[in-house]
Amino acid sequence: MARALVTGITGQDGSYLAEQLAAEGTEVHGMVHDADPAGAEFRVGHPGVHLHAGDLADQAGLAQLVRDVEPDELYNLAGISSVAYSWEQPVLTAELTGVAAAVLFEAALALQEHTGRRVVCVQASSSEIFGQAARSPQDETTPVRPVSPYGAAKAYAHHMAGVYRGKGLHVSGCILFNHESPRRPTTFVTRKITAAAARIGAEGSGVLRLGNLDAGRDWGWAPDYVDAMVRAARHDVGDDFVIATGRRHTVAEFAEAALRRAGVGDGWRDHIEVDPQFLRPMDTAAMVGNAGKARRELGWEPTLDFEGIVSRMVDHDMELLQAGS
Ligand code: GDR
Repeated sequence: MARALVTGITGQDGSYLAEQLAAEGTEVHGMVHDADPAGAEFRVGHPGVHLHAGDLADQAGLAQLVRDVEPDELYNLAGISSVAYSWEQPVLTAELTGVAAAVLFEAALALQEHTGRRVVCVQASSSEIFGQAARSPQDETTPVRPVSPYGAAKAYAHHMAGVYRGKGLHVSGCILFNHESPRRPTTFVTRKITAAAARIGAEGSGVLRLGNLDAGRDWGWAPDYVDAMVRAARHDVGDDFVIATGRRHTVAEFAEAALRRAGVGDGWRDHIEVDPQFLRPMDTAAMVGNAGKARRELGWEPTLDFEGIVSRMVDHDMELLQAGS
């Protein structure tokens, strides 16, 4: 039985990944931070998954975990994932989102050399590494030019994936564009919108305060992106892959679609206000990815389009409201 180690297992992607790997018979191990409130809930929902206490800031502990678990596949999904928060904690973001990845690659390579068995790594890289890209859509050849502390930390990890590939590690950098689901926390704009839309639809009133309404994002369905990472792990060579839908929508368009789905008609705009506290010092404006390489080499396809994603998320939030939670 293959064995996988997943960092960030309690997050949106980690939980979908744990479920996909367990369903196909992989032995799944995950690292959880003691202070992570999602840890206990995850344990209840995923009884077959082996959880290990760990801390991305503890480099010796991370390396020891890799030695203890001896994974065949290592998925690094952990770190600070909020671009907005990274402006408040730039150095911590560098440590947890950037440096920890290098620690894991080094430990994976040492394990591979010690045991003689291949250790495959997948780095959850991000479209934020492209920053204000001069070219659109972005692909694997687009210059890496981040404009946020988060993007810079992810860029370091992405480059280190390439460095370790050169040292003989099978490591893939999956350059994930935004990917959403009902498991997204409301700190991200899509879930913030769908939760508010469900409430406004039910109550017939209310205001949703947002930042940059014109920001364009390529929003995909999170389980599809997890599937892409598994495909990258199983590919014959490690490589970089852009994972995206190729369609861009603005934050305003997402809000309109969500409010309409929740039953708010043409008056949807009356329920939205711009609040400067949600604006960022710098924002990537026009993100859209070309996943042609992943389609060709991994046989990957997104299964849900923009309208499908909005509907699933709004419907979920309306059900939560009806259930009183
Ligand atoms: P992003 O996701 O920064 O793209 O990173 P987020 O949902 O936070 O922002 C998307 C866009 O919406 C604009 N925006 C707002 N964002 C938030 N959070 N709250 C608001 O009220 C708001 N109003 C407008 C933002 O300015 C931005 O332009 C996500 C994360 O999942 C990263 O981990 C991942 O690497 C990238 O996607 C690809």
